Amino acid sequence: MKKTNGKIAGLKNEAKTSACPQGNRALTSNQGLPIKDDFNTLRAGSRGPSLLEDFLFREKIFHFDHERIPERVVHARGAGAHGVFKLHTPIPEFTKAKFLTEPNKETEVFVRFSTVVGSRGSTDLARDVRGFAIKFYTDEGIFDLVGNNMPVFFIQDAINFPDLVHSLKPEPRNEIPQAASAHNTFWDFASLMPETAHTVMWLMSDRAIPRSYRMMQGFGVNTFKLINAEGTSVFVKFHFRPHLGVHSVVWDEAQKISGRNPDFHREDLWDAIEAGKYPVWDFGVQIISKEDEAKLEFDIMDATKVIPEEIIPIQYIGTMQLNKNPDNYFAETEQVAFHPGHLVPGIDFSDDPLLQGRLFSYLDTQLSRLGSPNFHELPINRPKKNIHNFRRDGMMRHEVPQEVPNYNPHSSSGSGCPYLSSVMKGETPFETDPGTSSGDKVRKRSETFADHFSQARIFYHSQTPIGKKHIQDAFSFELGKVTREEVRQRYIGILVVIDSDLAKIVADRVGVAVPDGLSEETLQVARQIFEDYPKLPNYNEDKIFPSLSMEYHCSYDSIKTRKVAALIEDGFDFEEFQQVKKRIEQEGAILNVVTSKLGELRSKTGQLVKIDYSLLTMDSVLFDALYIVGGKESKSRVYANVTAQSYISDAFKHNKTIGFGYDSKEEHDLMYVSLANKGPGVILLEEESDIETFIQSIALHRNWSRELLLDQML
Ligand code: HDD
Repeated sequence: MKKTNGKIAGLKNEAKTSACPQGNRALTSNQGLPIKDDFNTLRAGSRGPSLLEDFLFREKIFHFDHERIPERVVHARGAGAHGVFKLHTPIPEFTKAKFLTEPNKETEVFVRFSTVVGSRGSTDLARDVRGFAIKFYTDEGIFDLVGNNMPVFFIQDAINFPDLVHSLKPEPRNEIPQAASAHNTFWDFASLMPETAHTVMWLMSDRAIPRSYRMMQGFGVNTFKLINAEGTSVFVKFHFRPHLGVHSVVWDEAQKISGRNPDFHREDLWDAIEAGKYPVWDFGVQIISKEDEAKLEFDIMDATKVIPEEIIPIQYIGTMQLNKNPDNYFAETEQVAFHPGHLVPGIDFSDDPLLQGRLFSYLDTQLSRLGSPNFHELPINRPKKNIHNFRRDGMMRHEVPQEVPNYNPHSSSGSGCPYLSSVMKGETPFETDPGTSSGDKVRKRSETFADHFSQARIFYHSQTPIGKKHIQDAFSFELGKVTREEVRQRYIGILVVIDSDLAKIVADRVGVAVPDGLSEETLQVARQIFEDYPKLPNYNEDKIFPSLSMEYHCSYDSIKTRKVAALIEDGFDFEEFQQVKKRIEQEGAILNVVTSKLGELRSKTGQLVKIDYSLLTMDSVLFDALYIVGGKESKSRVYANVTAQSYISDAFKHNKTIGFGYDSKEEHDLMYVSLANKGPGVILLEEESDIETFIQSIALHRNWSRELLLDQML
């Protein structure tokens, strides 16, 4: 092949033979016209004015001017990936959906993870719920599971959704703050709407600051129905469990990551897939029979309630693996359109009033976002199954229907075609589960929805000590940002009903008193929804369900895909470095050489090592652990560098494992001694076996006991 000698392709004749990824192609206009010059507008003389007749310029700028589409009103910021769902345990006893009944069936999926509140360019690390939306391209059409990484939702009725979202979004006068719930309007709303109490607890927990999209659980949230071939239905909740375990960062770290790398989660997902380290989740169903439903003390139509897996176990029936990054962000991740009403035969929605409202919103929103009722024809949204119907025309129609009749019934050739699936052999039609609804038309909330605090209390009490501490810290931070004192005060009125100790801790930190209970304003609003509030069914149990804590879902047996920074300078111990690097990489983690410059480093015995990053372009918060490479000269240079020092102090503050290379107890190892005295997870790599201790400590994800110990020392 002829070389281009570094010249810009397209400018010189020889460039024509350079390899375009999709075969050599001429640059053209949108109408296919080959373009000779894409660098100069048409003008009257080389120094003269530009000419309006320059249709090539106008077409290029016209297209550019219209590149943006409205971002999603919620969940604007996201990242997506393709993958496959594999069924290992068919469940024909519950559903006739083919992708859940055919043994070993594989179904393509596209998944989009997202934050909720921030706009499209906002940080990945906001304290927020994460969206977890899956498009299953089944043989029977599209099934969308539009869930979150928390199993409960803030409100019970979809009519309150615009109010919830307005309160969470930046405040209307100044559009501040971006991607944050820590401001007056959200806490004003939450303090007046006690039904938000349970989900707010989840939001204040570490679930809201995940380490990675790959380390989150996924929940369908609302209750759905499964219907089998005999027409028998059961209620179901959908669950995803990550193989890498559920892990989070700490809040101080989240805020720093937001500055250092706002694309942290996107990049993490992208890099893992590019490296072939495909994330996998188990997919499970929690089947709720009519008998089980009757035994539950809460209403499964109320999306603010969770069914702990200790009460009804989850049956894991398949796995979902993400194995391909999108080819183009806009065409796929931005244009993908989810809708809880995209169902397949054998799955139906329940009467949950939040879900019922969602059924309107998601279709409607695609019209303002994607601009046409033909959004289903975009490649990412197209079902694998052929579409046959009489829906016609509309903006940006791609299909060119060949049949004459555009109405039904018709008497043209193939009379009646396309046929109703009920008369077609081999087709399973979609059928709505008949249910048994009847009643007067009322705007009324069922009294079975009136217990707002039992599950919030159970959630808090089910946390480990570090989980509880982080919730206390999160409330103190968020309410600490609320400038309206009466709002802070009112929220403590909610906390006091959940747990009086929690209320005391937070009230003290945000400078308000601890009241006896809910404020008059909160009661007034609650009574607009439930006349007799709060004298209504409350199950008030003081139970603990370990599955509600993150710890329960952590995995501590692997350091796969974890990132370790090796802080190092010239004069390092090559042999030790090689040993540590080899072991870390054998375990599937990544060791990056981070130093004060780019290029290469020389060990004390003369070997050269390539540098991955300079200290300036990365940060401690972007790694899972630190390794201070041994070698007297290297270490003293690292310790003398204030940026490297901040790597170490941040890693310590964020409970990360820090391994210190060994060089015969030199005086500068005072750094190691002083940190090791203050808490666990600080390891001196004296012997080969210490490398194993180092790896086991990294696998813990964080040394949470260090944080608790440091707290006691205060
Ligand atoms: Fe929603 C997007 C999840 C309640 C209205 N929602 C959206 C996405 C997720 C969820 C993951 C992003 C999908 C994507 O990646 O494109 N939403 C939920 C869950 C809810 C929920 C788990 C409670 C159980 N949502 C909810 C209600 C309403 C909406 C009650 C309105 C009445 N949601 C929307 C929306 C969005 C959306 C406005 C914005 C973009 C879109 O739909 O396509 O229609």
